[in-house]
Amino acid sequence: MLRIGIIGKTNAGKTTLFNAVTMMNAEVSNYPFTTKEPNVGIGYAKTACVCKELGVKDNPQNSVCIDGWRFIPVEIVDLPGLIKGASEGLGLGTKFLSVAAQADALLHVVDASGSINARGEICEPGMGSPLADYYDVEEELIKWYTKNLLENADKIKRLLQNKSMRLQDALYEILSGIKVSPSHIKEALSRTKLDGIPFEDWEEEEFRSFATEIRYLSKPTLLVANKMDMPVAERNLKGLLDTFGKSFVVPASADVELLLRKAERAGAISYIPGDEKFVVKDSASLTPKQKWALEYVKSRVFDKWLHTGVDQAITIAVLKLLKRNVVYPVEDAKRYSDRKGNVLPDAFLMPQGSTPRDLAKEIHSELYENYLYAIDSVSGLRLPNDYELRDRDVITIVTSKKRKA
Ligand SMILES: Nc1nc2c(ncn2[C@@H]2O[C@H](COP(=O)(O)OP(=O)(O)O)[C@@H](O)[C@H]2O)c(=O)[nH]1
Ligand SMILES: [Mg+2]
Repeated sequence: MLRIGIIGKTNAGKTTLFNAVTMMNAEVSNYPFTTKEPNVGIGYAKTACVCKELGVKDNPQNSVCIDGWRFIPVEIVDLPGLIKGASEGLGLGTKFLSVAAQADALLHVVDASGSINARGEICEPGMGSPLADYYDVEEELIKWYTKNLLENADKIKRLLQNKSMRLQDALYEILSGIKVSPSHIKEALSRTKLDGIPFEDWEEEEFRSFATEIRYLSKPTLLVANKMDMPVAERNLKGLLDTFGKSFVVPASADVELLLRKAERAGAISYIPGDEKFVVKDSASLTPKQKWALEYVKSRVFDKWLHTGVDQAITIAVLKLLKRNVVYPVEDAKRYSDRKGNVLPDAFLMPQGSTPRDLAKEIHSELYENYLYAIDSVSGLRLPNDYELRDRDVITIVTSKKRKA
């Protein structure tokens, strides 16, 4: 399963965001996960389900479908605030950074309202600098990657000399454990032009520039500008957008998303995560305080930003940054169901360029080993072997053996 890590300074709103996005958990009864680690939970990428256009009522098994929206699980990891010196081990920094390095993508949360100071302590709104906070945390991450490489320099040298490995293969030996792929290494070497410099001549500066590229290539990141419900956040958001551009910054309000999900669970409103509206069910039963809170949410978030941004952050990270396509495998191509008759039971997040055979591998090794060909279930056409799966494909895999019941 894909893993999204939440990083940022203390009090930026990471745990609030984590609590909001993992709240649907209880509703996914058949999803096998345990809550051994309190800071790991399941959140969801949201996508328009194919059930509507196919005109079927689905029975999702590995995911959830609400009103034609398919929610596909991803793992969410909430990391305690990273402080200055974290890469040197301060505040359990090295431990947290190594957990961050296990993620496929990161959400970097900043307090856009400027309500925290450089140390992550609550201060007067507007006094803090989300831009400076962003750079502080990134600096710790890059330092950690650099240190990691420097500590392994002798090992890399030995691999190059004793085993006459190529540099990119030796680097892969060291970095493969933190979700760095051979293509990330190749790209980082080429961007830094370090592929032309012998490794024994690398100085600290070279290690750092290589580490910086590796950090961004292997850990695609979105900047979550949190606390957008507070008016002072608007000015800071503008600064963040001017610096980083629209494709990197997601305005959000984690607290508001959490409030809405709680209100929904309590039966006070109807609200689908990520929606651009919520509906009060019975306004007569609300206390004045609840009424005020929902009015605040409407005027401060929905009227201004359309949605809370929380769901969007995860969905963009999964579908856009990690370039996943949502593919629905079905055993029965006519009924779009599995053997038990569950319609559109599963949705898989397949990396761009995957083939039906890759999908088979993802589902079951037996399916993969006995793979013959695949059918596009909607048209009924047999797909060529090198077919690249597309978003919203419904696929039936045909094998040489009937699977055992
Ligand atoms: N106004 C506002 N406050 C928020 C928002 N998100 C979090 N907070 C508040 O910020 C404080 C720190 O939040 P927390 O999630 O514990 O931060 P963490 O240290 O990054 O995990 C808490 O008082 C939250 O209620 C938001 O979207 N809007
Ligand atoms: Mg926290």
